[in-house]
Amino acid sequence: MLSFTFCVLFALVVNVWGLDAPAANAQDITVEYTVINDLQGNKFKFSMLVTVPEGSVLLDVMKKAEQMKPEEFSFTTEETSWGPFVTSIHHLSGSSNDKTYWRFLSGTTPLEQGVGTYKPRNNENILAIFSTY
Ligand code: B12
Repeated sequence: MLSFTFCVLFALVVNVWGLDAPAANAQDITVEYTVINDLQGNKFKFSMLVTVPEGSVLLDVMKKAEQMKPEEFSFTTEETSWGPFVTSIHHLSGSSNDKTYWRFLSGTTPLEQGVGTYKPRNNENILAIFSTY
């Protein structure tokens, strides 16, 4: 009986404090994130839906994708005065000799901000395409 009372009390406290639903406070957004290399060596294309809290930057989406599928979405960055510059995705690095880099787009529109500042919207389609300049 004592343990029953304890359970009821515990459930009540958890419900009142909202401890059972930590995600309910924050509004989540879902972004489709795709990485494509049609340019060099082994071609690849990987896509996944990533859910992050609203207000997250693209770097957070990339980190979550990497966490969930590291063999597909691993990436590296280099810190610059503009913030993090994405140097490689799926072990494929841009190169100043070959004039290649990872270019970021929303649908067909190139991003005008880096991954450390750009905040994707809900249902946005973000692509990283290995490109030349
Ligand atoms: C040339 C250039 C590039 C070249 C750099 C390579 C090269 N060797 O030329 C390439 C084509 C790779 C490039 C890519 C991008 N760029 Co750029 N780029 C420039 C530009 C025109 C000149 C930079 C430069 O040479 N400065 C002179 C040198 C001496 O200074 P530096 O600090 O050492 O320069 C380095 C950094 O600027 C870095 N870099 C270049 N672009 C970007 C973008 C970001 C987000 C970061 C973190 C670093 C970075 O590469 C330079 C060479 O190593 C600037 C505009 C400007 N006037 O500054 C835009 C600019 C810096 N780029 C910009 C953007 C948005 C991008 C991209 C995100 C575009 C995209 N849609 O993918 C990508 C980066 C993606 C990634 N992989 O993370 C924006 C950044 C704005 C912001 N508020 O974040 C700028 C300001 C242009 C603009 N007004 O839109 N870029």
